[in-house]
Amino acid sequence: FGVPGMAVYKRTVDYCKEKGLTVIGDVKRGDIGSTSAAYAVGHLGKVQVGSRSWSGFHEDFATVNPYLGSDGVKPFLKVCKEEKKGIIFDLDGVIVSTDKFHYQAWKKIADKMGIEFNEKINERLRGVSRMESLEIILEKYEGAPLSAEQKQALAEEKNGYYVDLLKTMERCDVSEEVVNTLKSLRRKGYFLAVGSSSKNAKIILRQTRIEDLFDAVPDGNNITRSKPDPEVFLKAAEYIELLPKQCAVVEDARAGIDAAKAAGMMAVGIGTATEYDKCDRKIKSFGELDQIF
Ligand code: B16
Ligand code: MG
Repeated sequence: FGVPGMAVYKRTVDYCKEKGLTVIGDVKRGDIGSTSAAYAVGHLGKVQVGSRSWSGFHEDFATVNPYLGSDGVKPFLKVCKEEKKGIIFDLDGVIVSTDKFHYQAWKKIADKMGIEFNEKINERLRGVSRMESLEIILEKYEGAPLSAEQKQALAEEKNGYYVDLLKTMERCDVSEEVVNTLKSLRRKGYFLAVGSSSKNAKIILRQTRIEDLFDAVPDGNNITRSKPDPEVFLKAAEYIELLPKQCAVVEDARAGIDAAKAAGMMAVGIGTATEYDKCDRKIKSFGELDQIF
């Protein structure tokens, strides 16, 4: 999970489990990328995979000779490399509504320091990293200049409040509409990834028990530049082994839409991002993705 190549492998295993096929053996250590997919298929015994296109994955079957490098494996690799498509989801504001927790946690810090902070300023924090968020909040700070250590301490304190709030999250904090749409997109054969600026993304997915719906989860821990830089989305494409042009991004933040466009990906705006004219598509609700893709 999160390692290039493993997404393909994991998907293969998921598919076999779903179809009640037995998985024999495991992927060889060090086999990454397409090789691991082929190797995985080679270890799956009698397996059927799509021979023409990924969308044909369920209908158009070819029986695979279960050995690496056999002719049966080749169409599988071709499908993965050339015809697969990916959808990369922002987390906060798209999959879950953790924006309200960010607000509450920052508000505690701002109140303690006598800094004006409201919902309008909070809007500017969407998709922006923790330290950059702090800098935005400090624009209204009128006290003596803060050292780097003091800023770090404030960011850590805020994160403590935020993580405490995250611990209250459950599966029901992700709507049925989101879960059903993600499942439907997976069934259609799309690779799904999360592309979040948050260093807490994996905690959120674990807490809400939806981590299995994604093939890769690059987040704030895997990048050095946050949105609007395209780094996190390019990482997601790399992890699911697709070219940027094969990927679409679903985002609620302007910074995220800019990042998607800078990555060379289709940008689908939801929520506040729908007011932004750089979106390629705009959706009112998550379920509309099932019509677009
Ligand atoms: P953390 P996203 C972003 O998540 C939030 O929108 C943004 O408000 C937050 O500052 C950022 O994550 C960093 O979060 O403090 O948990 O590392 O929208 O990119 O999923
Ligand atoms: Mg967001």
